[in-house]
Amino acid sequence: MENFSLKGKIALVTGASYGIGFAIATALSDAGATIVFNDINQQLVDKGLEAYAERNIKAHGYVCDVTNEDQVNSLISQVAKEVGEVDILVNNAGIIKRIPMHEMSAAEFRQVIDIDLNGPFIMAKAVLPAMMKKRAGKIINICSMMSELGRETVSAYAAAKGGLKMLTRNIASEYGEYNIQCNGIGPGYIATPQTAPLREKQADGSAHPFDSFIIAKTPAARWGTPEDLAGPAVFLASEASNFVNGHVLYVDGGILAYIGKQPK
Ligand code: NAP
Ligand code: GCO
Repeated sequence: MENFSLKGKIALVTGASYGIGFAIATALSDAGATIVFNDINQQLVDKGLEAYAERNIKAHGYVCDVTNEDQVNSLISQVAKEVGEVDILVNNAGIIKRIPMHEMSAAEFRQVIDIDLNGPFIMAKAVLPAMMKKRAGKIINICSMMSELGRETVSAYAAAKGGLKMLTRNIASEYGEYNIQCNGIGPGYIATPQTAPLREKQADGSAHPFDSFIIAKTPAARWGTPEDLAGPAVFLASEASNFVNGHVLYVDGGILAYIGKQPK
């Protein structure tokens, strides 16, 4: 279908050397987009460039910390000069700290908010002027189950991802008249390095209790894969979603729809 095509578009995916960002960028490239990504250091960018090259994708990689407004502004000007203006921004870079709230320092809380919420604000702010001028643009914020649900040890992450859902709605509200669509993707529990500690085998070889817990909480009865996010990302990046704005598309195998299994 023609309006799912991203031919001629430039997509910038943050923190996309591996994991969910890499899978989303690969999908956008398969749909025709030119890929630009950033990561926090040169080593990660080189690792990403190698991974894209293995898929025959000619990606453009840059070192840039999404929390640093000067670095972000230089990144956007450099990309405009070397590749072109960004048509699609995917705010993917993010971290989590699993610490009981009463033991978490304010500095640790701030760091999570800084990367997971201030980062997307800074990135979006940097690409909006060119999108407003062109009267076209797509911003996709990677939200979370924690945009809707809480659990032990993830207070900062839940606060950031809940905030990111509202930033998504606000960008849609404020810039919809410029034909800019800002939507979120809310991945369920996805097997990536970020969730590896929750899937580690126990000393006796049995599954991690959180691993079994998530499989039981997910109607699909499995962890998601980064590739599960490919189709939703292409949809939200393409003209097929031109009248979808301020929406969070949960890609969670049904977690948010499910009350949970009755105990035996
Ligand atoms: P990941 O494997 O940890 O990858 C995140 C990437 O972001 C890494 O390359 C990371 O670099 C980079 N990054 C961190 N801080 C950055 C900064 N300040 N500036 C630029 N890049 C930075 O995570 P993932 O599981 O693929 O998750 C990607 C996104 O999806 C995150 O926003 C996450 O919260 C969200 N998410 C994940 C899941 C899941 O189940 N995995 C579910 C819902 C939402 P480093 O390697 O240096 O940290
Ligand atoms: C956790 C997880 C989650 C996921 C994801 C869910 O500790 O509960 O890491 O927060 O990464 O964001 O959608």
